[in-house]
Amino acid sequence: MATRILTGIKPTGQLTLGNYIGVLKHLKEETNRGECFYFIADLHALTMPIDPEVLKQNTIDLACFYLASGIDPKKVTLFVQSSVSAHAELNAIMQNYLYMGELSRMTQFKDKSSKMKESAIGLGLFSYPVLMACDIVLYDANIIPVGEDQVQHVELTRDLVNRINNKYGNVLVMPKAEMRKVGARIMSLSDPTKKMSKSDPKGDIFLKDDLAVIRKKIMSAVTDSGSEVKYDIENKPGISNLLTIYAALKDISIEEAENQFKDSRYGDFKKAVADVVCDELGAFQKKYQEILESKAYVKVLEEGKEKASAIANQTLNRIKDAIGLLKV
Ligand code: AQP
Repeated sequence: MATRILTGIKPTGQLTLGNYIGVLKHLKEETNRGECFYFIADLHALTMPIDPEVLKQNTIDLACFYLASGIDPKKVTLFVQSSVSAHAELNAIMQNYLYMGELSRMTQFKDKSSKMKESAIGLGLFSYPVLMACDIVLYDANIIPVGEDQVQHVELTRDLVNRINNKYGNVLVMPKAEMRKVGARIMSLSDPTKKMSKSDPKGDIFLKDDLAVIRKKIMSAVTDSGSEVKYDIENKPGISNLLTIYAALKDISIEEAENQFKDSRYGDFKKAVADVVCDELGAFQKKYQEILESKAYVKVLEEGKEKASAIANQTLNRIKDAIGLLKV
C-alpha cells in the first residue's frame, strides 16, 4: 500500500521552537517517504477562543512557515482544513462512533478544560479527537508524525477505524502515530516540566522572535543545581531540555550531545545552544519573509484545496455508501 503521511498544525498562536523541532523541520524529508498531506487546522483552532483577525493572520503565517520548511509545493498537498468541506461533513458522521467515556479520558481535553470555567468549555474542545480522526481517515493516511501529546488522539483514531471496519467491512485505512526519537516534546524554558506551547507563551521561543531575543531567552533559561551538562529528566529537566533542543537541531543523539559538553560549564553550553538555534531560525525567518512578501502561499493553498477536496470527497462517498447514506 502507498505511504501517505498527514500532518496538521493549529493556527492558534505564534509558532514555537517546539512546533519547529516536532514538525516543521522534518516536513521536507517526509516528502521522500511518501505522498504528503500538510494542512492548517483552522477548525481545530476554534476549540479555544480566538479573535477573527488573529486567526486569519495566523493562518497566513502558518502557510508561509510550512513553505519556508523547504517543501516543494508540487510534491505535497498543502491546504486549509476549513476549505475542504469533507472534514466537517465526515465529522457529523463520525461523532456517532466515538463515545463520551473515551473522549473524556483524553489528556489534552482534561488539561485544557481544567483551566476553564465549565460554562466556557465548547463542545468542539471535547470532540476535538473526532475531527482529528476525520482529518486522518479522509486521506487514507497511514503515517501520522506527531509530538508526544498527540499520540493518544491517533490511538483513538485507530480504535475508530477498527470499529468502523468491523461493522462495515474494510472501509478505512489504519493509521499509525510516529514519534521523533529526539524532540517529541520540547519544554518551556522557564518551566521545563511544562510543554512549550503556543497557547501558554511563558518560556516559549517563537519562530518570529528577533534573534537577539532568542539568544537572551536561551541564556536566561532555567537550569538546575549542579554544574554537569547531563541528560537527566528528573533531576535536571532544564539542562535535559536544552540538550534535546541542541541534539534535535544538530541531528545527533542525546548521548552525542552529552559527550560534546561533558567538560563544559552551563554558560558555555547555553551559548552553543543559542548559536545553533539562531543559525537555524535565522535562515528559516528569511525564507518565511520572502514567501510572505511574494504571497506565494495563495496559489499553493488554492491548488491544495482542489487536490485535497478531490481525494477527501472520494473517501467520504466510500464511507457514506458503506454506512447506508443514500447517494441521491
Ligand atoms: N513543545 C513541543 N515539542 C514537540 N512537538 C510539539 N508540537 C507542539 N508543541 C510541541 C507538535 O506540533 C504539532 C502541531 O501542534 P498543534 O498546533 O496542532 O497543537 P498542539 O500539539 O496542541 O501544539 P501547541 O503549541 O501546544 O498548541 P496549543 O497551545 O494551541 O494547544 C503536533 O504534532 C504537536 O505534537
